[in-house]
Amino acid sequence: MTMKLSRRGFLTGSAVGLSGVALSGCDALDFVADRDGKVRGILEGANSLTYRVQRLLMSPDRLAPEFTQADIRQPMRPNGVTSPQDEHYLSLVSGGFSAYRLEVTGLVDNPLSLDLETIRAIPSRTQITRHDCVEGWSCIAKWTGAPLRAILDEARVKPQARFVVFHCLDTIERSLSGEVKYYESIDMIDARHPQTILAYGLNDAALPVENGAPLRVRVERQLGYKMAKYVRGIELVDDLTPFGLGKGGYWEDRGYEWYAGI
Ligand SMILES: Nc1nc2c(c(=O)[nH]1)N[C@H]1C(S)=C(S)[C@@H](COP(=O)(O)O)O[C@H]1N2
Ligand SMILES: [Mo]
Repeated sequence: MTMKLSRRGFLTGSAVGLSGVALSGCDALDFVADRDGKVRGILEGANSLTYRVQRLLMSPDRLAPEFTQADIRQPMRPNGVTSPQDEHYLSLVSGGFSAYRLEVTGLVDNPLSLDLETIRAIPSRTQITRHDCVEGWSCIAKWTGAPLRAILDEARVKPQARFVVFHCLDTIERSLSGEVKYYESIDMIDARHPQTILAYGLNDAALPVENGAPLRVRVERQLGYKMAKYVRGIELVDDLTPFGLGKGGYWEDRGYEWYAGI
């Protein structure tokens, strides 16, 4: 019960007002964790203190700040993978992404396979927002894309779905144990948030390869690493442990917070 003790310690010191609520959640968590040690990892992420405190304090539809055209002072800085060398990706690029399909699978009644024309026909949303990378830089840019909510409605998400997993086309790491593809995940509140879009436009032009063409996530209330680029698939799930190393994202598997609220 180390986790419980350290949480209690933290709460006593810095968030006394919330401790009652948070601790009742903790007790429930310990019960589940005891039943199955394997689920503990993801429960810690999805039930981390930051996550639960932010979800308690924040209205589900609170908007991230939006800016004006005059606030865009530089091109969007590319980061992470900026030029995927995966064979499949390169063939999509050379065909102008005409063979690209976004697959929507998992806990849905109506699985989808959408080409870009179909995605662009969905009533779009444009927003000028600030991207904050965990490395300490920020960039304001204008994003245009399809609201994820519209795609989820079309796919008819089953009630037991708790997370959206984004599968990406790019290999971020090549190691002895094989190639590792980037992936990410968010909860259903962020998935249905009005500013959560699958962007295909950046600063009034087509989304460039370096920023995630043909489709990348914008989830504006979290840090940059949550915003998966080169998205090939969206999977609705109730458990994140089967993916990657089980923590809900490439960077989470390497120690970053699953809930990267800002
Ligand atoms: N598929 C994929 N998505 C990714 C990354 C990546 O390497 N691969 N890097 C992440 C990080 S750390 C950041 S800050 C942003 C960078 O987006 P940008 O290249 O448009 O600045 O993408 C995020 N999404
Ligand atoms: Mo980042």
